[in-house]
Amino acid sequence: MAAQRPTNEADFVVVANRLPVDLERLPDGTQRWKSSPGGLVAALEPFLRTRRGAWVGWPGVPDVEVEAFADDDLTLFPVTLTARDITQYYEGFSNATLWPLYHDVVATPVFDRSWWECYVAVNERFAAATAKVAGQGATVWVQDYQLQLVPQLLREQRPDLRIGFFLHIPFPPTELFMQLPWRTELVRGLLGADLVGFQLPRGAQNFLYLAHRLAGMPASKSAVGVRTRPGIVEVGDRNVRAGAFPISIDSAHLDETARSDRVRKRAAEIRDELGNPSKVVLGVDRLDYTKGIDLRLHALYELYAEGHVDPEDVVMVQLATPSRERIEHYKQMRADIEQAVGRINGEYGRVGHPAVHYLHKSIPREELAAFFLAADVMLVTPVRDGMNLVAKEYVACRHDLGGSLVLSEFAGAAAELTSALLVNPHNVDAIKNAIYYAITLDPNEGQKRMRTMRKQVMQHDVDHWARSFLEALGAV
Ligand code: ADQ
Repeated sequence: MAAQRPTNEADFVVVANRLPVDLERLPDGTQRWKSSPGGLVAALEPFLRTRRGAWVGWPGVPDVEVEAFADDDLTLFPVTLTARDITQYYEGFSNATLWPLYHDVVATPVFDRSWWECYVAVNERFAAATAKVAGQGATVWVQDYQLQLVPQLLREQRPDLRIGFFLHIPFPPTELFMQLPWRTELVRGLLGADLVGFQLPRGAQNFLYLAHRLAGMPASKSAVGVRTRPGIVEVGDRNVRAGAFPISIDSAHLDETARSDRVRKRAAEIRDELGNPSKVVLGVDRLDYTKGIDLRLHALYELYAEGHVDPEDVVMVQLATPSRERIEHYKQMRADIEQAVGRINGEYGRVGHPAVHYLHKSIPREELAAFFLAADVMLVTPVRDGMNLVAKEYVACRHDLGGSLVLSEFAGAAAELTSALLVNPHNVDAIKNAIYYAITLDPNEGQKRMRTMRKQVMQHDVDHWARSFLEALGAV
């Protein structure tokens, strides 16, 4: 790494909470960079590499000051966060205020004034860093709920920039957003962008309504005339566009991975290791209270308890990546889920043959593809989700047209994957019926559903997402 000189004349800048590389501290006190390949990096790579690209973000370790550096021809511009910033801006305002509020208050959001002040200060730091690295007239793409003030802060310093913003999580119903003590400031922050992108049209509509309602109010000295037209907010003499850009995955790559001999062999091995049950049911999630892991376990428990499903024949695998482990609500949820797994196994497992196999760890991509290929039924049951990439990943892996997807109506993905078995995850009977329907499904019907879903996922991949957003931004 660090082959070339970093630029501060970038043409295309991505601004995200995290850099696409993590700083690692080794036991001997030295540190090194480790790449952390996420979907976003892969999606934006072609755009970053073909222009003078830069990425502004936190390197993943608190309290370190690192100089900007170049990774091939991409400039990485680290923003320092202190331990206090992590507690107040990241775990606090981002993940204990905005996250639950934007996910339909499934947990009670905490409104803490000192967290808000820290959120403002960190957003100012990201905006200042971006203003430094972006060249004249550059395009800047700000990502997600942690950085909603950056567009406006950046515009104040650099009116020459073209600024896009994309929200990966749902934008809430207006009544819920109105609870936020800092609602006007957040809407004004977003209105600094030329284009504000959401996963679903509803998010854009909610935002347009709120922009009209809040941004023109003389709540602060920067009140300006605001008018809305379909898809557009006029802010003074600027037009801000809002629209839906549903994110996706690198479908072709995942399809190819799942077709490889290695993955197919591993999928067969997994079934073998599970004791060759007649049906394998799978859940794959970041361990988060929005994902409805508890709801699907409850449904499965009742199916076993009522004798509709035999634990000898139908086993479940739940893979859960550790997430936000210092936040109280996450600790409690993990304990609840692990208790539920223990209860099911205590009552319906036997020695050497649990009914639910549960792993609390991150699984390598190829192994994950093998699990997708091995699973007859995929359970994706969030109570609210911006998109949910797992649903699309499952579909991309099923070149054999096997498997059924049970999908929550409240995942963004449900708007595209209408041939899934759609359920209201709050209705335990609906989940039970869907699981039962899926495991007894006529294979022809299953294949027909999967074919339709694959058409959607293969055509609308992450490259299509990035391209359509950037084209729309270019056209504003
Ligand atoms: P997330 O809430 O993280 O993303 P999701 O879209 O499902 O949710 O993405 C999770 C990713 O983690 C998937 O790529 C999945 O394969 C991977 N993953 C999950 N469990 C894993 C495990 N045990 N091991 C390895 N990998 C695992 C946020 C929003 C979503 C939105 C995305 C993208 O909350 O609604 O879809 O951003 O915009």
